[in-house]
Amino acid sequence: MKIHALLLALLLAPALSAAPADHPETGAPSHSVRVTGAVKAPAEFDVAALQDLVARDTGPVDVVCASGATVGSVQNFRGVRLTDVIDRVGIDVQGHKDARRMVILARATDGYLVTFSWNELYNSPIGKDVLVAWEKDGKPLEAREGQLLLISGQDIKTGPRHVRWLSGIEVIRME
Ligand SMILES: Nc1nc2c(c(=O)[nH]1)N[C@H]1C(S)=C(S)[C@@H](COP(=O)(O)O)O[C@H]1N2
Ligand SMILES: [Mo]
Repeated sequence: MKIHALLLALLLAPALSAAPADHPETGAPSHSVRVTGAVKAPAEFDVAALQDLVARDTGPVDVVCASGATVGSVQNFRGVRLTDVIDRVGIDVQGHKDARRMVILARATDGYLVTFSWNELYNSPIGKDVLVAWEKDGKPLEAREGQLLLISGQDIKTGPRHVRWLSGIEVIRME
């Protein structure tokens, strides 16, 4: 009996400890993105509101985990530039040297969080391919990743800043 329990524990241990910590599936679908923080007027955008902005396409993107594993291959994400969304709200810039100290957080419903800097988004080639997307390969996003996600198409490892269930953008002025 004791030995059976031990064997069972040994057999189950890898299954219990492997994927869930890295890839929790505890988020709820997001239906809108709230833009808050150091902005002129916080606002919330649902898919319809985002579709009022200029739509962009990423073209082919491999989703590559930080581990190096390719976990997905997408022909196209369709959405709008994160900078276009932020510009709708307007960063609260206090003078010539202020914008450059801003960082931008992207948050998901499961607590997943990634960072950008103002310079990355507005002063490097990365920014033009950072999209808030509602469509993958011509179809609305499925519940496990949408309705909205963020993708940074120029990243070397695209997995980390492939934010499923995107629900918030926060602009922070670093002190
Ligand atoms: N909301 C959310 N987005 C997330 C994650 C997560 O845990 N929560 N995991 C990331 C990781 S580690 C990777 S590699 C990619 C993988 O994309 P996939 O889950 O669609 O395969 O999503 C990223 N986006
Ligand atoms: Mo990952």
